[in-house]
Amino acid sequence: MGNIRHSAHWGAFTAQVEEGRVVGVKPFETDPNPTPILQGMPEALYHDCRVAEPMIRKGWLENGPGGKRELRGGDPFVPVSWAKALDLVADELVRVKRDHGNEAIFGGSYGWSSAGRFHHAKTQLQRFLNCHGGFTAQMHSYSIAAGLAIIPHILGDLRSLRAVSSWRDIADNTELVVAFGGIGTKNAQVEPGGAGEHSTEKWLRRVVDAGVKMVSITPLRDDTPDYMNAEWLAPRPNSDVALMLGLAHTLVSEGLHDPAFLDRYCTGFEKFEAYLLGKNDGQPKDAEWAAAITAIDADTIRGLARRMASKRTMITTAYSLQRGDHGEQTWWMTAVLGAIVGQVGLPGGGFGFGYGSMQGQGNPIDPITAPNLAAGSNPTGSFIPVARIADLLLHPGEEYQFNGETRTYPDTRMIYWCGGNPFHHHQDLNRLVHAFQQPETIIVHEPWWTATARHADIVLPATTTLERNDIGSSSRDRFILAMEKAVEPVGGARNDFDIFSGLAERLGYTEKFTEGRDERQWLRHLYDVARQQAARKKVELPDFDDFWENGHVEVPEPDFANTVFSEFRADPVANKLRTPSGKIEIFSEKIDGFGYDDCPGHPVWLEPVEWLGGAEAAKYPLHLMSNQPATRLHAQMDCAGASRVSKIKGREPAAIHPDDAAARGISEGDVIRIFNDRGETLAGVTLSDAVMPGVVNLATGAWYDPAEPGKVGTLDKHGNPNVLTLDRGTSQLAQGPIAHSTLVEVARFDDALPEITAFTGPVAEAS
Ligand SMILES: Nc1nc2c(c(=O)[nH]1)N[C@H]1C(S)=C(S)[C@@H](COP(=O)(O)OP(=O)(O)OC[C@H]3O[C@@H](n4cnc5c(=O)[nH]c(N)nc54)[C@H](O)[C@@H]3O)O[C@H]1N2
Ligand SMILES: Nc1nc2c(c(=O)[nH]1)N[C@H]1C(S)=C(S)[C@@H](COP(=O)(O)OP(=O)(O)OC[C@H]3O[C@@H](n4cnc5c(=O)[nH]c(N)nc54)[C@H](O)[C@@H]3O)O[C@H]1N2
Ligand SMILES: [Mo]
Repeated sequence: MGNIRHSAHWGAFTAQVEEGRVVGVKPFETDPNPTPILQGMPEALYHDCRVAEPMIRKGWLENGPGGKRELRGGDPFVPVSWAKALDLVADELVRVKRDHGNEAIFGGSYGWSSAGRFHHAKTQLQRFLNCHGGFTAQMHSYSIAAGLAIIPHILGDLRSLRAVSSWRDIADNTELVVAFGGIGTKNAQVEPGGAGEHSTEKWLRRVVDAGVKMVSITPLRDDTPDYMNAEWLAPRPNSDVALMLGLAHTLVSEGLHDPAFLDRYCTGFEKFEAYLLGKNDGQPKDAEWAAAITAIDADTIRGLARRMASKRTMITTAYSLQRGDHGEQTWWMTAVLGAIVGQVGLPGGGFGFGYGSMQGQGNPIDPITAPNLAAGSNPTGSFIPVARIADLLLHPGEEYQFNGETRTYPDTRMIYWCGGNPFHHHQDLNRLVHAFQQPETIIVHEPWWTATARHADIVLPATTTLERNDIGSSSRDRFILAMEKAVEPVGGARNDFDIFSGLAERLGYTEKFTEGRDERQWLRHLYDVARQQAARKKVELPDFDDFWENGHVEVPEPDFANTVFSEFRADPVANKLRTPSGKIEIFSEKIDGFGYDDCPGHPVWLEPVEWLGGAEAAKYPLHLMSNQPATRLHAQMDCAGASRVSKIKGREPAAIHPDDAAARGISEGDVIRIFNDRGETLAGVTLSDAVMPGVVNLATGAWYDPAEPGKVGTLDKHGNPNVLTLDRGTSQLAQGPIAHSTLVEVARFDDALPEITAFTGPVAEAS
């Protein structure tokens, strides 16, 4: 059959198909830096842990909704026909709506699913549930929940995140990049809508070739590639706000700040300055104070502050820094530090979030609006902050704070998850196992037997992207990509769209859900809408047939640089920010008015709940970093390719400093138990002096593999860090996840190694 053009989160490619099977994949011919993650696709496509047919949990099938729910995760599954499975799901949707209302259906369904914009699983689900009268949704993302809540208050909109100064601006104009969390290419392997070009390394090399200096502030040296020749500063994890305050104090006390900028473009500096100088609490937040918290010496802090004032400086902060306790403060203080330096809106100066956190970050925004399926509107308006899923299930009817509002958790009777993996992404998985015992019915669409599928009642096998036609596109990538179907569905899998069409037919809203279009008609329609929008911006796109025939549309690399906030800088009255003051809010009356002690009216240093400088470090002396994996996207394709090869004795690798290992009698290649009061997991050791002492790095995404499935508190055999992380909100403002604030201890594991069973699927019984 030949070569089929396709795309994924990890980039565009062609699939080689022989006799109806994918036998290999090759990166898109013009991609300068394709990722090895791609190579796992054929193996994952046919892996034994694909869900082969619709499956119902035995206790649910025999006893009805709610039946033996304490067995979820451990109960066997029974295969049923598609017709029966769809009848059961349709009846259950009717029952829950009738008896408990639409808010009792949790359909937030957070997750990345696949890159195609039509078969986007979560959008398909939400579109379907909206036809059903609505559901309880999730607000914001696991990636940047704290940032998404705080930044609009401070800066009026999200341009410092979505439209950061472009790489060209940095290469041409910046002299010094101060990168909190570093900037590298590990995380630039992926982009939500896929990518025709992995451009981050190209730009990083242009930046370094232009003579730009970089300071990389992170516990892991390898966050920034060697070729950047960056200076490495390793603060205690989660202490960055103190470091930023120490820098700010030096700038202000030495008169190196820009009072004119603060006066004209900002509001509330005086209140912040009183805190910074210690006027109210007697504690100046000076370099010595910051040194005691961060473990970076005071002279280094002062020296860096002086360099920042004397050079054209770009301050960047990775997403990761706001996925810790009080994560709001890291991004707010980044903006305030940028304002104090006074270069916001100047070419190559100011600040920006997320460079290196995602492939497209720093690329100019494409003039073309990516084709996208609309989910429609949710009549209930019900939602929870994204990471409060376990709280929702465990505390129905309870009040909580969110962004200035007192809200109440609805009473959840049904969970419907499609395209996400909470047993990957959520914190404190033992608590989640308990929380997942609460609802009456859990429905999951999944291609693979993930831990989430294994904790469901009804599992419907979904196709993977290679089994259907789609369009890939991102507003930060120069390509729109045709994604052709490579093979027929594996086993009994169906497209999410077809599953929902089957349900819509049973429930009487086929027309509303499908609008009378099949897959091909939808792709043509979505492309045509994008084409019309492009035409309004004077960009001419080929018609659908030519696009599909050619396989992609390419927009040339723009030859101009964009500088975020340049219009604001040029005229802060005509181009005022959409904040209450129209200016950068160093002090926010509005946030102050919320009265939150964990997020007051200006940025402050607040001790994280767990960190190396705190009392808990006496018991658990190592800070756990659970960063994004180099070898996969989240938990996807953990069973295959680069991820499988990276395992040590079958477990996820954990990196620790040789001194920390030696102190515990641990050697390279050993299996260790990583533990705290919340859980324990087994990992394979790699020793590295690129990890700061006191830190252990266990990337996210090893499939949760409990020694006793379904039981709360059992050993995870495989290296999933989320059995250790803490399930608590960043603050009452954002309620974001805080995976990066976790303390642990490690010990060599000398017992017999338990067998890995994550990739074998659950026990199945004959129907
Ligand atoms: N400890 C710790 N935890 C973290 C993080 C961290 O830094 N540390 N990071 C967090 C972040 S930033 C994120 S974004 C989350 C990511 O969390 P998720 O987005 O939930 O993780 P994925 O593994 O990408 O889950 C997507 C699921 O969709 C399935 N899927 C793929 N295609 C389809 C399809 O077509 N149909 C259906 N029905 N399913 C499909 C995949 O098999 C996979 O199981 O994790 C968060 N969790
Ligand atoms: N290969 C790959 N790439 C990915 C993903 C993936 O799963 N795999 N996921 C994608 C997604 S959904 C997202 S949201 C982004 C996330 O992008 P990020 O949040 O930026 O990614 P992380 O890898 O969690 O963190 C980057 C680095 O921040 C550092 N760091 C952590 N905590 C602290 C701290 O307190 N202080 C300082 N100074 N540094 C700290 C760690 O050393 C870590 O390696 O990545 C995206 N890119
Ligand atoms: Mo993310």
